[in-house]
Amino acid sequence: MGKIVKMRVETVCCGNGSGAGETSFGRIIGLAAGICRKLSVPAGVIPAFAAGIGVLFFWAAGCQAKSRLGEIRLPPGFSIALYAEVPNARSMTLGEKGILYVGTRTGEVYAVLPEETAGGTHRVVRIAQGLHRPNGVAYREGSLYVAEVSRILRYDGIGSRLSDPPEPAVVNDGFPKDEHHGWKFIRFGPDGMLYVPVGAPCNICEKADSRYASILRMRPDGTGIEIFASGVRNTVGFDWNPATKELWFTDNGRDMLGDDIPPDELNRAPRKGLHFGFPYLHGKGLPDPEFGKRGGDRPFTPPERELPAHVASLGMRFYTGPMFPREYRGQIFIAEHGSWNRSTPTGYRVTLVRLAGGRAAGYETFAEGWLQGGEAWGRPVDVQAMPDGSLLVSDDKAGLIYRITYGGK
Ligand SMILES: [Ca+2]
Repeated sequence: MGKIVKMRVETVCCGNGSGAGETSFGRIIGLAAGICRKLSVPAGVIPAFAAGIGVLFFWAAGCQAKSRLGEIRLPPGFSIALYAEVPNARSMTLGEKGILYVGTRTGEVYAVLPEETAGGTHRVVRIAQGLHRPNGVAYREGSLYVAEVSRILRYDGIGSRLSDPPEPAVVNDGFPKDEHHGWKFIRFGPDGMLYVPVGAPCNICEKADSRYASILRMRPDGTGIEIFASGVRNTVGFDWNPATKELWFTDNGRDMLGDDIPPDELNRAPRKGLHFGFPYLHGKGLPDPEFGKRGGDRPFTPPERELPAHVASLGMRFYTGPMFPREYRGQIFIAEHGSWNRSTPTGYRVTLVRLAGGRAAGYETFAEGWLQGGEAWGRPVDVQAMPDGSLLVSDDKAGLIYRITYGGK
């Protein structure tokens, strides 16, 4: 049935471009119901039917989004194209031989193959399913590390076993189980340690367990775990400055203080043991109305750059690729997922933070257009440079991965 459903949707929303962008959810349900009636689907198969509807919906959203790529605005010389269709595409990491691994918050992990298909996109292989919000992926020495809410898993030799993935080893299953800010971004640092954040299990709160609102790090085998940074509400993206090896990370500001405060943050952690303010101090100098007086006189490390409130800054990377012009090398791209707690939506774009002397010195929009007339048709989650220097952007709303290239003046 899945195969029939997929073929049908391709006909409806992608076929010859005639119906692109016009397919409504109701129309899809009607079509799926018709297909099931034709096939005399028994009542016992209703769950499968429901799953089929879900697949249909995602395909429809993806098809509609594909037809809207022309709405994305980029600086002169840049262009954007579809790289792959990946439902709920979240964090990305690059393995060997150009294989891209993609986490989700819906339970699956995907591999995107490097070979281009006839249609110009890339084939996607599901390598895991049924996991608990496997948002985080990191690759090291042939193994894929996957972060669930409370466990880190490891898939050995994954690159040669995409169609027959191994059972994962449990690297560490001792993380808090809280759903709130529980999904994780993970990444290996230049020190060989795996960095694993634990978000605040709340909008704003103070917890006795010092692992909350922190960035932890541990050896690849899960031992030697320690707190690297404290006072971090919820980081969903970080990278190391290739020049200085300093950790930089985004942090999402608290909600329910109004449209314009507090700022989101881009932070720099040149060493272990710093406290970045949460829940006492937001941005560079905004005490929390409830917790501000409880911070005492401890020193807080202010953000390198305050970002607009509620943009939801998630994935970030230093750009080191060979494709983009010189003025982009060593600068930071940030995926802004977009606001939910603001009367006028903001974010839903990719921004660029320029550095001068190793410090944040400018902030500008790089790619925008996912937000149109107050409605978003896509939400950037993560950015990942490919070996050729092109920049991939994941989008969990449209279920797509885009590729941004530079073609000259
Ligand atoms: Ca802070």
